[in-house]
Amino acid sequence: KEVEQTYIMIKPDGVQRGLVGEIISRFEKKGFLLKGLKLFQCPKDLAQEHYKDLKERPFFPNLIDYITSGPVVCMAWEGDGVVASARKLIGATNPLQAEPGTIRGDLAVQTGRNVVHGSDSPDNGKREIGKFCQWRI
Ligand code: DAT
Ligand code: MG
Repeated sequence: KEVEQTYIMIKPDGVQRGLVGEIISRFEKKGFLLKGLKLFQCPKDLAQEHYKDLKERPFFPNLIDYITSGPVVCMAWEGDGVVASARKLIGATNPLQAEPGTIRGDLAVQTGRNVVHGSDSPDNGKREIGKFCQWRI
């Protein structure tokens, strides 16, 4: 079985608020392996492709504006069970529902400013790393 990887992205609010170190630290302390990292200005077409499943939702234009509003930190993290474990470390989509101790539970209050993305399946992890971490050969 091949090694599992997930795509973790610190969103523009996380970068602007100075939370990059704090967020990276949580994945490091958990014990996952950082395989790639880059500061990146996400172009609109890539943001639209990344969130294509949500394109019919009313908040989609705001979501695209937000994710392209400033640099993001693109990361590939590796380890057994990393996809599901990272989602647990991140917490619920709505930070007000995210448990204390999770990244969103501790550091955010708005769904539209929830500081971090994590892939929702190993297949999507691979696909998203392919799109956002192309330098990482
Ligand atoms: P997650 O990021 O927890 O995987 P998702 O894939 O359902 O959540 O949605 C992607 C992002 O879209 C989410 O992090 C924030 C935004 N979003 C989702 N639902 C929203 C809503 N009801 N209002 C505003 N933004 C929303
Ligand atoms: Mg998602």
